[in-house]
Amino acid sequence: MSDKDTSKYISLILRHKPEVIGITLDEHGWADVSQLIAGVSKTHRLDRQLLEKIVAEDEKQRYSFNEDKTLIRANQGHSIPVDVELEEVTPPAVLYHGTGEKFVSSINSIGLIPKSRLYVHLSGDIETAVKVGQRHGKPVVYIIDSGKMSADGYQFYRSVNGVWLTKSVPVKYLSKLK
Ligand code: HQG
Repeated sequence: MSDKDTSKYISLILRHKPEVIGITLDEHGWADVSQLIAGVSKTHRLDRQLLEKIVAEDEKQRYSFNEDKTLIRANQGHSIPVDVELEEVTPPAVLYHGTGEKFVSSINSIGLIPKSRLYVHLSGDIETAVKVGQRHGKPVVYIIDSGKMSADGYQFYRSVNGVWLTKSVPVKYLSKLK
């Protein structure tokens, strides 16, 4: 099993299913590092050194340690209701959302919803949005009128790894990138 598989498994545990290794997250999404290593290493190659490498080198900076590295959490992407102390920020005038063509008719009728996650994930640039969309088949990119949304009172957050998050995006703030 590759380190990438291990990282994916850690992401599953820290965002969605800590119970698969019998651990819990606290209200801020933190897991105990020793418990995580003990649980994950039953099925995957993992020790403290490799965990530190995965956290440091993750291409999307998905994870953070606390100061003394006794706790670890995912920076965003959760489906379980934890408060990762997201920073509320005024967004740029436009943001982007990449999705799959199969979701277009539903999005065009009810807007963007978070589905299984806590937030709708938005990108600051088109290239990232295309990559996110490709995970769902033929990619489609929406332009979000985030400036107008913010002026209308919608809240935006930016996770420590630079992903933009908001609760939902109504249809009137959406247009499809040609
Ligand atoms: C779609 C990855 C039908 C939405 C990425 C998306 C991201 C609707 C899918 C992060 C809809 C949910 C999140 C509606 C939204 N009707 N479909 N009304 N509203 N959708 O995976 O944004 O590698 O939960 O467009 O890079 O694709 O995991 O969200 O296609 O940052 O770190 O429902 O996950 O990061 O899919 O991706 P997801 P996402 P990681």
